[in-house]
Amino acid sequence: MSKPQAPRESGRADAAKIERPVPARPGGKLFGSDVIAQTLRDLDIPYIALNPGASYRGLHDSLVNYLGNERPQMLLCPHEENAVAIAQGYAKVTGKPMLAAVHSNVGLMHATMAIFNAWCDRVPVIVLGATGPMDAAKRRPWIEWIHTARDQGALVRGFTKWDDQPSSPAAAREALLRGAWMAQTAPMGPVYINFDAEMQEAPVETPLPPLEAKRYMPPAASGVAAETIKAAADILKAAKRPVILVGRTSRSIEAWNARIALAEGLNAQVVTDLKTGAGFPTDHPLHAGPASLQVPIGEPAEAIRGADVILSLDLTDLAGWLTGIFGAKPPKAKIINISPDHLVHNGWSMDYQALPPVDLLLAADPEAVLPALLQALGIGATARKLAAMKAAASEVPQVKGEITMDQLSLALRKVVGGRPASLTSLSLSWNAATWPFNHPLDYIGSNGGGGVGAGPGISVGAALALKGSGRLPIGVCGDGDFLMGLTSVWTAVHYRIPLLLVVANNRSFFNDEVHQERVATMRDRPVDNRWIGMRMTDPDIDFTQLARGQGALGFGPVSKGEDLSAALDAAIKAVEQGSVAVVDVRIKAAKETPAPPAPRGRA
Ligand SMILES: Cc1ncc(C[n+]2csc(CCOP(=O)(O)OP(=O)(O)O)c2C)c(N)n1
Ligand SMILES: [Mg+2]
Repeated sequence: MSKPQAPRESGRADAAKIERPVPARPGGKLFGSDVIAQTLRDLDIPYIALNPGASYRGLHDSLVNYLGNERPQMLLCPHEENAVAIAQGYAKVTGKPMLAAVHSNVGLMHATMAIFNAWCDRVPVIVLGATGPMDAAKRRPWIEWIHTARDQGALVRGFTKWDDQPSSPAAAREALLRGAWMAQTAPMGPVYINFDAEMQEAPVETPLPPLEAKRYMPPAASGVAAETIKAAADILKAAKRPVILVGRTSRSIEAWNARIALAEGLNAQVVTDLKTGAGFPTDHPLHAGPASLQVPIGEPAEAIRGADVILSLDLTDLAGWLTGIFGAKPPKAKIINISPDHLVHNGWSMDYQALPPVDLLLAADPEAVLPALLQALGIGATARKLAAMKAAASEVPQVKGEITMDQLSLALRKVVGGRPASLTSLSLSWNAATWPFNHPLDYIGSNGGGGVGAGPGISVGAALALKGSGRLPIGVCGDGDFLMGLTSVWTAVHYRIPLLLVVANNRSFFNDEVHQERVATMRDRPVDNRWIGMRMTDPDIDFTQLARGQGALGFGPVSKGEDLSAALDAAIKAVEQGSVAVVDVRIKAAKETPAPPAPRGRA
């Protein structure tokens, strides 16, 4: 049998010591799934998050017994949605895809929401799946029939960049190279590759000739014609009040500095978006004001309203912002959009948003275009004017009694102090004004597709990528979000991935209470009933027990402001020692809410 090639990197952290297989006997036959496993090794992807299933028992065996569970190393996830969310979080930090493997059709069904989140987030993830034998004569009775579907990829085709169901080991190898390449090509996104169980398990008589993976994945440089860059530079040079809208960005510090140089060189106001990761220092004098998940209001909206040139850097919802600020009549300002996003718009998903008015489109990844644009503008890479930064937040007052979301974030920030920290998830009521971003890794952006339950998994994946970086990963999750993604905590504990999770626990799917209140108001019906079918009380869910039950440290529940800082401090110190810590903070709902009546038979 041909021997697997050694992994390129050996010095890995603790996780690599976990789940070591006994060595397999050398020699013996080669199987289809060994070819798949070797290709995964060639792709040099460190981890594969998975939940097992017999449909890919061939591949599972190859990963353990052919590759020795190393590069990729398995990360067992009790739910497929979390497996993909972990891969999304990892890619949000590194810009590189991780693998996720899911069982034939049912595992994929569990994974769908997370794949959708990654799609809307334009984040690369390589999802591997399987199917019972396509040759019906080879199917085991019952189980392989229920787990075989014609065109399984159709389940996720509306929100993946590409999918395939290769029929031979050679085709599987090619599919993996193509999938990995496509996932990482801007606009990035998830791909799905589905391996026939029979193909995985069949012996391979003649080994495939070795292949240099890199040659099949040429970097797809994203560029724009020089005259288009010049046209953009001319418009920007003539601008009196330019504004830059910062959308999707990578975590690259060079790109971050290029955006600062651009804003300073143009003296342009900058508006950022909480849907996407930190793209500009929020305490920079040119930052117009706190970002939000919604259409900007207040100072950022004023900056956009007063602009004569609007430069959008791949904003998620340019048209929505413009309509929200200017109404149905588009602004007179000249609009330049730098975005490659149209390349992945399809007929199934409307996540592409409304069609914006654009006077000049630079159809490419903004980060690839910025150096040339800066050059055309004659702007050098100016150093950040630190002296001009706005003053940092003033003293945080001691919280007494009930805790609000803002008090929670301010207290957390104070306890974090000077430690470099990355916010890997934010609860819906987060107020960006409470926490400045000064580095692209300070915040990695939202879940992308609005799929609740992603916060914990994304945080685990991000924490995996940040491990050993000196950055403290902090996921702030709503109680609803935390519950849905709960079991990713076990994966973090098991694979020794230090992480702080803070549950902003308003004991409700509160976002929707607000909706019910609106409907009741519109219909002149009692708003006092808005909590019904929303509140998680009677019993209160014990998040510390849920955390402890998975081997994490549980702190709280913290209900009084007086206890908050001590709990957060103890949790952070535990994370610094390598633990996973969950702090349950009972917060007041964002708006005063009518209390539910006492349950029958109780006081
Ligand atoms: C998978 C999924 N189910 C339901 C929703 C609808 N939804 C949007 S926000 C929200 C509430 C989430 O609750 P929580 O995480 O506790 O945040 P809170 O609004 O209480 O701050 C719900 C149910 C959704 N977006 N995604
Ligand atoms: Mg809640």
